[in-house]
Amino acid sequence: MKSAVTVSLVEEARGGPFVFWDGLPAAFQQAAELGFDAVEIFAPGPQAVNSSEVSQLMDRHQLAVAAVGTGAGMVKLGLSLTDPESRKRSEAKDFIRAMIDFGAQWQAPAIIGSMQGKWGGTVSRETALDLLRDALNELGLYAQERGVHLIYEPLNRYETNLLKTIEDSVQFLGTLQNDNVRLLADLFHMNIEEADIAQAIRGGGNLIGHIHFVDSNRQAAGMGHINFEPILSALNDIDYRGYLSAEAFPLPDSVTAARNTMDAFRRLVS
Ligand code: LER
Ligand code: MN
Repeated sequence: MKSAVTVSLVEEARGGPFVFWDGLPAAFQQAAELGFDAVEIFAPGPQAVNSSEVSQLMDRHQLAVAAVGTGAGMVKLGLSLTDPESRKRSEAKDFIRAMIDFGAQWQAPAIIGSMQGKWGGTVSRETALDLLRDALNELGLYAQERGVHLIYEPLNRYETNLLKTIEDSVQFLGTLQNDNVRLLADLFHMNIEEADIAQAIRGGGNLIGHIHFVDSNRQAAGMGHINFEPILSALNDIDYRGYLSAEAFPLPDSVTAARNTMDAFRRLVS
């Protein structure tokens, strides 16, 4: 298992659960100093970041890009894959395709979290799930052609009303036409929705493609009341080789949150 830490470049997301906020150079430098393997980038969009700057920072600090978030499509542009308007759904897919291209430059998968949207109003639950299925079929294939997985993130009930548990998400992935979509197990969301986080991870098995490594209060691992030992046992049991990526509030400050995460990572991952 490898360690990663998030950086947000999205001003509109201030107050959100990202560790670093002060630009890529500072985030890469601090991540490297603390011993992380990778950085996860939450960018305003594919055009907003200079790709050669990212490549240079990766080289200079010997870091990978763990994943790229697509949530700015929702936060900045109000786009979702289950919007009632087909024009908005197309724009959402265009945005995600561009983010898949952006991440694929460094073999980093794109994450679909808040871009999945919600059902309600004129969109029934069944229709929303059909729209999400069509989108994940299309975008999953697009990612596959670029040599990366597409990562789907179930969220807690306060952020989505679509798929909230790993079990429901596994079942949903089973209805897709391609097998290139993997699940993001965000321990904060799981702490709200799962009866047993470790068992849920075992149920996810080889479909678990990424972890948001964070505690119950969305602070760094170790700063809340999640019991991480059984979770790490479950990840070992499923032979998980991906990232434990810190998607946590910068509390009490970014560097301390990152350092606390790294302390937990070293304690838990042998
Ligand atoms: C949102 O709560 C979250 O967990 C992000 O990873 C999704 O974009
Ligand atoms: Mn997350």
